[in-house]
Amino acid sequence: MNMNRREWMQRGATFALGIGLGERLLASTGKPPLSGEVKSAGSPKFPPKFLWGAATAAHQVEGNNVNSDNWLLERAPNTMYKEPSRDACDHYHLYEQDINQLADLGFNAYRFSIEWARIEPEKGFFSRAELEHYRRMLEACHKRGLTPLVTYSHFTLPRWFAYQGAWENPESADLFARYCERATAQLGDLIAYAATFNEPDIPYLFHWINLPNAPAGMDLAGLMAAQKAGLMQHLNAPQFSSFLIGDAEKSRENMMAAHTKAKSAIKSAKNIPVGLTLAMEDDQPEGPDSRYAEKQADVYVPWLKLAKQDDFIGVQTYTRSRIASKALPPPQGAELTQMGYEFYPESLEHTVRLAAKETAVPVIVTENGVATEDDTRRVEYIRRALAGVKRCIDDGINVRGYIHWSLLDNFEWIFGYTPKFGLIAVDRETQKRTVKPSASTLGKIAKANSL
Ligand code: GCO
Repeated sequence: MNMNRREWMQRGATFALGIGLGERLLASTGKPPLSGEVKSAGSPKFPPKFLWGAATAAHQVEGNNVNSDNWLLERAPNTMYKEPSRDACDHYHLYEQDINQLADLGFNAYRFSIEWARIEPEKGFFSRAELEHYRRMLEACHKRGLTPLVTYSHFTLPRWFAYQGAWENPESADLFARYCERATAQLGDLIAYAATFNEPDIPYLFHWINLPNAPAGMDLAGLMAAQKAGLMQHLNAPQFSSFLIGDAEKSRENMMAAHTKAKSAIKSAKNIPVGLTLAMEDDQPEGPDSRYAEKQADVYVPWLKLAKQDDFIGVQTYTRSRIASKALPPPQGAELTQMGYEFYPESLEHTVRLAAKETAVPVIVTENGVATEDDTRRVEYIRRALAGVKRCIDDGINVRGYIHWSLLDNFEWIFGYTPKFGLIAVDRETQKRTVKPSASTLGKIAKANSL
């Protein structure tokens, strides 16, 4: 089901935020406009200064993130992780080569995360040396003309923070804001866009994801809770918690406060555009008993409301989800990705429209991609997803960039190294990089600023 614009407007009307402003008001939000807001309808060109990039996250590529909560989770008895992250892509040491490669391919932006577990390995001790490492990464970007978009928290947390209850801890918002302030003081002059959180809506999204082989009645959230109980016992740490396995409700409350406090902390150190990125499935209502509106209210609405105060919203979309009285599996015969998702690149257009409409702030696609061993399918996915982004732009929606997930084949959390999201392949033994045809295709599009 590929919905046309009219259907989209109707769907938007069922969305219970009561904003109803539409994209045409984007220009009059009173926000500091991000540079280069120019419409490009009728031209095959994307807007001037459009950001073309690829993304990574520290834990998924750096390797040996030993001070993080994830290092423990990956090794816990009955862990849900297929394998531990170990050396990952050794991006911690090979970042310069990777950044140069991205620039050589024709891109103009790089999205990566700085690792709190390295920067503040003990509560209250901020490592200048680790911050200098990230400064060198940022300098490497600038040297090659890449605009850096930095995520301050991409799931992983310092161990000490996890032992104190992670986001369930009432102190967590202040602790996060302090880290953001320190990091920005040392790095802010080189950061172009700051995202406090990557996909803070994920724990609620887990309530809506069906796992084909899960024990009866258990959704992903149920499995995560069971994992947490086991880990607390194993570590003999009654407070232990973590982003993906924490109490979703408590964590959300504290993370929302953390976002607001962190934004002020970042801006007090350096006035850069700040936002957050959201995991957004392209939800499509099915049938009279559809719980579509309920899912929207549960997962996205609180964050979209918060993002209305931000400088931009990061949209991260991979597939659609058809919502009847529960989320339906992909249609019979649909092409599936390595994640088991339906291959459905049009999902991005739909979520960009929704995010723009509901927040009225500029949109950056901060993640979009496909897990596949067949790189020709990635090329197809990119072309179709970008055609959708272009339609949004032609309709006057302020989309400022497209950042592909991911630069490298990397550690895909509980799925380990099996799913291949990268534009560049990585040999797991030698760390040798091999550029895939999709990287060259997207690089050429980036250089031409046109499909
Ligand atoms: C997430 C993240 C990335 C993933 C990517 C592919 O959504 O979990 O932001 O870390 O690797 O989305 O699943």
